[in-house]
Amino acid sequence: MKGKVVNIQSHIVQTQNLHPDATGTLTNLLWDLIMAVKIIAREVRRAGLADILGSIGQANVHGDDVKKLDQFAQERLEEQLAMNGHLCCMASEERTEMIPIPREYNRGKYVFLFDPLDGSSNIDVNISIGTIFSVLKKVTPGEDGRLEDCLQPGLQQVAAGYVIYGSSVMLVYTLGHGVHGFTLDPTIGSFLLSHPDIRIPAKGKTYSINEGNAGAWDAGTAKYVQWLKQKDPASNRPYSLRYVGTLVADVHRTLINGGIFMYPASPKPKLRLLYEASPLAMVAEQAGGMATTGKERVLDIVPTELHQKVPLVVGSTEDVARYQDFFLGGDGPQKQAKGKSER
Ligand code: AFP
Repeated sequence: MKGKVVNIQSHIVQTQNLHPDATGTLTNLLWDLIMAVKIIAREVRRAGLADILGSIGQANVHGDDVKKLDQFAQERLEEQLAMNGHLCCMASEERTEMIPIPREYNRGKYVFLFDPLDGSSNIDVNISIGTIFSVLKKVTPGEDGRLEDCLQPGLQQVAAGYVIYGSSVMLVYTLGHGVHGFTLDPTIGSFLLSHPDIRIPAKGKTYSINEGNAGAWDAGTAKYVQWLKQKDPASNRPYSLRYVGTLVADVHRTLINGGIFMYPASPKPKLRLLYEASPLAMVAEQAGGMATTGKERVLDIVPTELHQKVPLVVGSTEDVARYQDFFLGGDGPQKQAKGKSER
């Protein structure tokens, strides 16, 4: 129906209705997340004022002292998600150990993994930052969550997504039925469906990597980036370089416009499997894209520790498959081209 406005709450309910055995717990969990995210978004908007307010000793609207934003985001998500009995445990990029659910709250069947404020070094220069989340089902017996509940491969995720605090605030999520994007309308305080069923283009024309590390790249990555810079209009080369340095922002652009984001194995992996790579890999695959370490599918990796770091190469299927080919030492592009310009 033309002009129909769909908010995120009704979208989640409709998706859950596809599962006749659903109890509504996941829906409620996501609603808690949305509430936390709206509060974080409000604080992000005020970030430029935080120093001013802090310097004159003011408190925020809750009477709390003005806190660093990443700490604020961590606490908001932790508190909001723990209290309604949906979770057995949590883990976060900001906490060394698994986060148990406080004794005063009920336990539930889900595990919540998150990076509360991705790209936090960009806060001070007013560049987009984000929140990344992943939801798994408890797999161990008993009420309390254990480490094994967190250490599940990305393929087991029941929900994943991210929020980007940029020129507008967007929440992008998947429950395994495609990827949907919502933009926060600040006048009514609701996330409204703005990007239904996001499909990543099969091929893009931008690449995203920290070129400052070029001297330390493995041979495959170096060869691939060199190939991207060669002139061949038929295959959109040279590609343009775009690098924000906030994973959520770089992956979001790649999801919408196509192309490739790389944080390769060398000089060393930086991104965390549980809080960054796995959820974004699920989003990418659900949008028709690909996510690899160079040699294996990210969603297949069985985590061995909470803060495990992995290489992440994610984006349009043709671009990522070609990277993988270079990484594995293949000369696929030449073979496929057979002397002709490539698509
Ligand atoms: P910060 O949260 O310290 O800003 O790190 C951001 C990040 O984890 C991820 O969001 C970026 O994609 C990546 O680091 C950028 O890393 P480099 O600065 O090494 O390129």
